[in-house]
Amino acid sequence: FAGVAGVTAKDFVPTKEDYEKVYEEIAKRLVEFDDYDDGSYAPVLARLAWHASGTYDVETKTGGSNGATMRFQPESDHGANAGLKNARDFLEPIKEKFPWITYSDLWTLAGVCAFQQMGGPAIPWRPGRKDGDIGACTPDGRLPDASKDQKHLRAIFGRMGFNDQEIVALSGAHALGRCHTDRSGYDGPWTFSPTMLTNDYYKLLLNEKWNWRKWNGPAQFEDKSKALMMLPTDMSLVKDREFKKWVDKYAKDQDAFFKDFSDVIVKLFELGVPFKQEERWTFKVVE
Ligand code: ZEM
Repeated sequence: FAGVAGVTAKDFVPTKEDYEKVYEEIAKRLVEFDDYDDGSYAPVLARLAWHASGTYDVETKTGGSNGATMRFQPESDHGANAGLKNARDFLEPIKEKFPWITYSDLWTLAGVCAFQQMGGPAIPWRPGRKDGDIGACTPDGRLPDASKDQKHLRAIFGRMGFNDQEIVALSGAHALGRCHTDRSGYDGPWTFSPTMLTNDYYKLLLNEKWNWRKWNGPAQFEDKSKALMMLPTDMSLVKDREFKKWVDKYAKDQDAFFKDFSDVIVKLFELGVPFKQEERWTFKVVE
């Protein structure tokens, strides 16, 4: 295979070191292309990996990161996936450089890389996803709708196999990135450090006074400074007593958040994947 004498693409068996090179190349590209949004593609890469994985349905065993069906219409055009072409296009040169990696492994590895490079916990990862075809596209409506409440969150994440604690831990990803009026219609970041993973999302949920924003866009909340936002689904995490227990815990204890976040992201990125490899690898943060 390319660069390896006498080995063809077909019998090239990538090792941990090969995947590590992919990780490093993504990390390098994140530093290189820093004139996007708040200075990084990392949040949108994280969202790509989440939306690729979060279509999973435990009952029918359909969806999930295996398949990378968001490459195709109609899934690429689902409203929830608006803007994720930026992330897919960002990764295209990496796929060209390492053609042996599947899109579905690449997108989840990019998610791992994004979280780790934004100061998050180590997220163990293993390869084994295969790319599917257009027929495996999931129906629209499997991802959460931000205008809804706790009942909706439990229904959507329950369908993936997640409990209350896991829903709240996953939601801490909203420390990162922002809403775009030309994508979801919502506007603004959740925290003052949208390219650093912290437990600030939980702290802000509890400590700020959140009011409905008066504007022409979809119903969302703003803080007193009007610089930050929360979605209706975000606010449901403090309105619901069972959810709020976990918000309280993660706001107080960043280490507990990081540990649970790592565990739940591993679970998310592996939903429905028929792995042959048992061992997970942890890749070093690129400084
Ligand atoms: Zn999000 N998310 N999300 N999320 N999300 C947005 C942005 C980002 C919900 C949601 O509707 C939205 C999870 C859970 C949920 C990220 C990660 C994760 C946006 C803004 C919306 C509307 C999109 C835009 O306009 O660009 C809802 C309702 C959720 C239910 C709980 C989980 C779980 C995530 C990862 C583990 C990230 C990183 C972003 C920022 C993307 C960016 O481009 O900056």
